[in-house]
Amino acid sequence: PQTVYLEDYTPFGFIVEAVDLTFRLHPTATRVLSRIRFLPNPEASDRTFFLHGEDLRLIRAAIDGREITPELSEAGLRADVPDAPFTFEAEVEISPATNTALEGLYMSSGMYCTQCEAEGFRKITYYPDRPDVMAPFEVRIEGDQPVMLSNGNPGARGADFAEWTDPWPKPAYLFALVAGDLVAHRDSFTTASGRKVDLAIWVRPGDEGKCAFGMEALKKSMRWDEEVYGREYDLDVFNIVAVDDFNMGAMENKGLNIFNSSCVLASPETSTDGNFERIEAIIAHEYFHNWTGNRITCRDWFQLCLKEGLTVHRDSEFTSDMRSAPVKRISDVIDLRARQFPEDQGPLSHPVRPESFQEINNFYTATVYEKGAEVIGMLKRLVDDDAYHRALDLYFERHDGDAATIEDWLKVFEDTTGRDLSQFKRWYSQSGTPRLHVREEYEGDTFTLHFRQETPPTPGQPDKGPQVLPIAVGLLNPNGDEVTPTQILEMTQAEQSFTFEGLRVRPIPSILRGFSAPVMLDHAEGKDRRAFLLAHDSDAFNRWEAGRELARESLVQTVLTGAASDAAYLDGLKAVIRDESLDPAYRALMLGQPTQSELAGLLYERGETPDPEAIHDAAEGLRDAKAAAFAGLLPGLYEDNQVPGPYSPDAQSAGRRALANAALSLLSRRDHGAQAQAQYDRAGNMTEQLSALSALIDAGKGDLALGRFYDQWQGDRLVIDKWFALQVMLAAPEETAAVAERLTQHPDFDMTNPNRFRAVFGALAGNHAGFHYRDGAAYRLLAEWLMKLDPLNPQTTARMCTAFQTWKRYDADRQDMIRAQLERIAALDGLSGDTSEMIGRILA
Ligand code: HT7
Ligand code: ZN
Repeated sequence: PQTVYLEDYTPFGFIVEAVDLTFRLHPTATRVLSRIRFLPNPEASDRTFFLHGEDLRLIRAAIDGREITPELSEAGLRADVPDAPFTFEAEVEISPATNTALEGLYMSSGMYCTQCEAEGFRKITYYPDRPDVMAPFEVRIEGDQPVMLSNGNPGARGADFAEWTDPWPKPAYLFALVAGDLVAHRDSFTTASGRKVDLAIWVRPGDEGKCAFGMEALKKSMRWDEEVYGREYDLDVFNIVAVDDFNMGAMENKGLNIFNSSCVLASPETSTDGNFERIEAIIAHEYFHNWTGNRITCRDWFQLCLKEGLTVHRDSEFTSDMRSAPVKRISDVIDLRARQFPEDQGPLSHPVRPESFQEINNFYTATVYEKGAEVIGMLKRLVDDDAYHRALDLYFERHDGDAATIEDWLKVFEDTTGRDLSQFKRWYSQSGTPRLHVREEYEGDTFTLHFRQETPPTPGQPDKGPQVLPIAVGLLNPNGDEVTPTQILEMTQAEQSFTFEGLRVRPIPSILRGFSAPVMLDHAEGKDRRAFLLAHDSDAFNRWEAGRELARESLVQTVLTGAASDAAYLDGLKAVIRDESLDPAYRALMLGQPTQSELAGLLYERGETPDPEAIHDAAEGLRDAKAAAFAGLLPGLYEDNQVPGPYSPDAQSAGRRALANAALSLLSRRDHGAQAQAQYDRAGNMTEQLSALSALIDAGKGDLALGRFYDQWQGDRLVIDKWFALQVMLAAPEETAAVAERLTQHPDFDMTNPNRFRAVFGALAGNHAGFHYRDGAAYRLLAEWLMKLDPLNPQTTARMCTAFQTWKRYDADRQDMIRAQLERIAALDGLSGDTSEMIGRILA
């Protein structure tokens, strides 16, 4: 595979003025006829006429009506063309039914659908498949499918054809086609300027009852984007389609979003509160792409964070507005630490804007998405909300219709605020998570915070410069009152001090409020200080963080010295969870604890070799300690937070259920699952049913309920995914690999369905102590299945290889076992470019 470099960018030699496509659908022999109008591009010096194309059977090609015999290669087609405007025509044949890679045009449960981002359009026809080539598309679909959809607005429709026109110039990665036996859940939306838009969610017959929530989420998103960003929708229709076989969550194709059915279908009986919240966020995310991604797209794939970081930032703002802002912030930081920090600390570390890649599909990462969003959050904090929105207005005005770059993005901020963002730009080019060390000094009535930042070396980047860090700080006095409200300290140097004057008593600082920069904070505060902040911090994030720090330290001490769980932490936590003035969702988050994988990372960071079994025992010990320390409190917490009446997925009800279920999970440690069994028996919704089932499994009483659960839900693919995942996630360490292996023998296990594959193997990798169990059985099992999946679906295989990315944290035996499996995969005959790049980077 070839490496592509950011610095090598050159524009395409031609402008595409218009694209006309006709599809003659057939499962194994679909014909695609294209007519593309090209003009020489005055801004390009290279006029080589090369069109991408992979796995296509060329039937005929012509230029200006005259047949040609182009030069064909595995990557595409080259031809001699006039030095003037011309029309290129081609007819190709493709086979959707045998396309198991789920990229290009493929079939899922009898339905035709497409996935073109990033480079899938080249598997549909010959085309300059690069995001900076934007054109309006006319599409005609011929076939006998009852529903035939494409991008844009509908045109003529006959018994065996449908026509679609998309007037907005778009890159090929936003092309979409869907055809099949589908039913619609319909609604409409009237835009701020009074245009009526027809909305539809298309699903397989039988799923129409699971669309109402998604539709409400869509309408809320449309309204929110008008109100907060002034962005209106721009077509007559907006269609969403649910597809069972999909490599990722969803795709923002212009006017025709395609969703993994797990990210759009929802009902109280089959979906948990977490599912509802995620569906709302993903629908918003894909809708928001209409402006940040579609109307303004990326010049090249190195600029992926331009659309993804910004759109994640926007969907987080949306969720904060729709639900609780502190709860959303805490959840985002938990997720960042679980997925992005390990990436940045290991062999796969890369900048938010990478500078080279072999396979772009491997760069749809937590760094590009979530760290990319954090970078925008910092920018907003530095310039303030008002300037942020003025800069965004300028961005939309200046770049509508463009394929833009990070330079364009930062320039609108510079032009709006007069700031020089050249140092800030390091956030896009420098990989790794900065460590921020703090020391305090108090003299006279002056309090000083001395900061020092450093970013450890990462692959290809041995030396780092200081980053611009917005550090949100507030000061409390010893009785817990805030003496200095939150202010942003702007750190730009490697070492920098900030003073606060006129303080007659030594204040207690609350640093990095709201997690104002994505760094690891090293502040030797001591237990008492943390307990104080847990009791008093007026910043909800830092109050939670104080509890989290106490929990981390307690667990680390248990692992390293065998110490019992920290009583100060348990006391402080008890006061918080019994405080009824606090949001139940927030209290539920407080009751949680760091994941075992996070602890392994923390120990590694401190120069220790993490022992997964000791970490597992410490985590279980802390949960037992909570169950014992809160024994008198838990029954009340459980009862008081029951939500009567019909199920509603709103944030308040979900928060109460989260708290009740957190209590239930601890209660089951002492009552051997009695309360959980009662909840399971009367559960009226999936949130209650699944949390009861988890508690039962955890208490060693899950077998009967697992059988009943399967019998009840065996017709529902998405619920059965939960059944598969839960068993692996909650298996005892020594049994995890065997449980996963047994499930791969189950008749419902289908490796070609990414959701099902992830249910088993995502859960296997997520069960820290089970995955790293000392016999290495889980490493072998995962490697074996990745080798089976790679020839069918390289994208999903490559993504799942990330399970091994933290391998260098562990002891020599485990490292040897993992290396052997990585080398075994690398040696596979015909290994895909996607997987080979990932394994190569992990092993490097
Ligand atoms: N922009 C979309 C990314 C995506 C994707 C990328 C590679 C392969 C398959 C894919 N499906 C969707 C989704 C998003 O970020 O909104
Ligand atoms: Zn996105």
